[in-house]
Amino acid sequence: MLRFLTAGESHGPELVAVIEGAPAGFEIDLAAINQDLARRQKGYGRGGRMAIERDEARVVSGIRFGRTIGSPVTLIVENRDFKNWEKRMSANPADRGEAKVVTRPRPGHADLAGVLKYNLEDIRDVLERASARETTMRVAAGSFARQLISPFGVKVLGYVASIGSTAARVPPNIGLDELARITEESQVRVADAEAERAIIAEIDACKKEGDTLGGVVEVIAAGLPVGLGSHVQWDRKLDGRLAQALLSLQAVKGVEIGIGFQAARVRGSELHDEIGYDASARRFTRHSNNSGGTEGGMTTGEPMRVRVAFKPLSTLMRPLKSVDLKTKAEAVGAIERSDVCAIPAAAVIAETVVAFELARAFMEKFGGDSLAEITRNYRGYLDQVRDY
Ligand code: EPS
Repeated sequence: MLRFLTAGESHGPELVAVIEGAPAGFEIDLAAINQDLARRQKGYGRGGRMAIERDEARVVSGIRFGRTIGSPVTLIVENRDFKNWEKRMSANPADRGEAKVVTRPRPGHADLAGVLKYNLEDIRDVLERASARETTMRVAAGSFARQLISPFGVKVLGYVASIGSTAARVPPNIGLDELARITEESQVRVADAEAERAIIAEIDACKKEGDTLGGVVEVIAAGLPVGLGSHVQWDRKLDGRLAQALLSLQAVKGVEIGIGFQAARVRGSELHDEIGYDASARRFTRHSNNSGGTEGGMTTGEPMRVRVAFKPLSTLMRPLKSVDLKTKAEAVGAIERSDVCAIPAAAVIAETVVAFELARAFMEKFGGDSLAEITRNYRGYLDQVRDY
């Protein structure tokens, strides 16, 4: 099974991802992983930290001469900011006195539940790991996993659908490559110049007021074969797995697949994607794609469309009411350096998280220990579906 764990504190020395279950023989382009890491760092509305970091993955295991060898793949990214935190984030008990203890939990953050649950005195012991800095390694793992499915023609793209009160239009009938090119050039990862201006103005206004902004990102995956995931068991349903992976991202409050919540408001006759058959291509077709590419927990073979809602960041420069943990006196939430809006980065994060889950489902379906074995299984299955 393809799976991964991450480790590392936001201001610790390094961030780590260990990816288990990657088959052998896949060419891995480290530069492409680093490009995704750089994409995650961009976007209008980020704070001072991104000027310090230059995220680059180092391979510690699992790749030899540019190819996977079947062993666990370990990727490491250095936190350049660690040099400013060395004493405060030290593992050495002799440095305990260096800590500036954080005692005012921020509403919306993991701070309060975290200190109570883990019986900690310093909120920093919670916030360091709860920080969205952790998504660096989800992007590294997801970008790696993308390279396990891209040889089979799977493409995954994330972009911004809305930020704050401004929704961005997507040009009708635009191809995925063109949409990728345009959104990549945008400062807020949209394909709508007018919306981009409005969003930048809203971010600026928010910054002035010490406030933060959330938004919705959309992920599209194309080139998927029918039948990834399964209807037979709850924890094998692909849409359920995607929702879990995406809802586990910092600040995510909602996930929709296809037309999502809107599906609950229309009649069945308007919603369901009618089936056709293309005799020359010997494939079943759909007249629409309201399902967003999944039915019964399996891919339909149509493009997958997932939308993810991120709440505004919980570190406010004009903080909300809170209580000091030590004195129990009324206070305001602690101020930490942070971003005003990280939604353009969230689009890259959601994109790579979806890529990882798709690669996991792909490897389960075509399971094998090498590229050659998986390719045989994949081709055999496509023949089977075509000859049905
Ligand atoms: C974050 C707070 C900020 C962000 C950080 C997420 O960190 P810092 O306090 O060091 O400025 O910059 O995001 C990243 C470091 C990143 O790589 O995305 C938080 O509290 O979640």
